Amino acid sequence: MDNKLRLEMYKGMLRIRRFEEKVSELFAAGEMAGFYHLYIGQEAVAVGACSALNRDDYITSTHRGHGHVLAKGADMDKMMAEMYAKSTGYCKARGGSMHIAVPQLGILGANGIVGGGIPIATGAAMSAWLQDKKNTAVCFFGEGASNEGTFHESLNIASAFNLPIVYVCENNLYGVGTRQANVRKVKDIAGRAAAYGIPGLVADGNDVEDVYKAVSEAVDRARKGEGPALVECKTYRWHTHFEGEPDTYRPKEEVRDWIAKDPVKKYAEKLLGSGAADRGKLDEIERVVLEELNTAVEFARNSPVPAVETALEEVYA
Ligand SMILES: Cc1ncc(C[n+]2csc(CCOP(=O)(O)OP(=O)(O)O)c2C)c(N)n1
Repeated sequence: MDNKLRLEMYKGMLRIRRFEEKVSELFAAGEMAGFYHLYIGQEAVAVGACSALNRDDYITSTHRGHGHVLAKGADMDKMMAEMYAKSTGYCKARGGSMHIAVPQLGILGANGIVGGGIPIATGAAMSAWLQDKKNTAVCFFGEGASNEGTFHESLNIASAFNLPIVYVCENNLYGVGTRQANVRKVKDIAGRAAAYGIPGLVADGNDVEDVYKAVSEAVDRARKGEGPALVECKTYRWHTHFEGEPDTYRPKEEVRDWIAKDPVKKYAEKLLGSGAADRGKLDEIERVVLEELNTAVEFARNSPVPAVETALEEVYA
């Protein structure tokens, strides 16, 4: 892995972290309304996985999707404008936090339906396979979604046809307030791959290079026509399920222990320790990210809300 990629991955994680912190702040201040499921703590998964992809590869995302969309190359201005439900947002305010789609970047949509992105990504991979194209799909979902029928049906069909897809499960231990260990007997989601005869890998979801290596390996297989794989990334979300929800169901020590494994801070320390970057370089990255973020907030604040007479535009069903 060269230093350029390392620094890009660090910047990618920092962009997500600062974006999400700002959304949390603006939501608390009453500047935006709705449900916001933040990705803080899981940044290494989106960035590690998307760094293994090309622009024309596909991703599908979830209700916790800001990180995936930013990591696949989305512009912060249009992302923030969508958070504010402004007409300049990626989906002209029709998507909001949970349904951002940017087809020109291969982002086939965040999705408020748990498990909803899994068949969509599988269909995209099938389309690439049928047309003999080289595009690969990465499908992000939570461990809760791996209990849904869509997960099992999709992995079955993808394995049967050797489709070019990588299923990336972000195991953050909880589905809303339900501790997953209480509603699932298998410990590793990766073990579920065996039922479909495909590789199941476990990655440290707080280590961007570990995620990158696991997903790159799986993407290489997929591109060679060797079929799908399942990569489980063990991680944790720092905030509650959605902004404003009281944190009543997680032991405080558990939250504290995972925050101590901060993927962004850990990576900064690794870059400094290995000599891949010095403090000045990391400060410069921070400055660039904050500038991008502040510009995005100003852009969103100053953008108009959609005109009432456009309400039925962009609506296809
Ligand atoms: C089909 C469906 N069932 C239930 C819900 C309500 N719901 C929203 S998020 C969520 C938990 C999802 O957990 P997981 O897939 O692990 O993702 P995480 O929130 O941990 O990122 C549930 C049950 C929903 N949106 N869609």
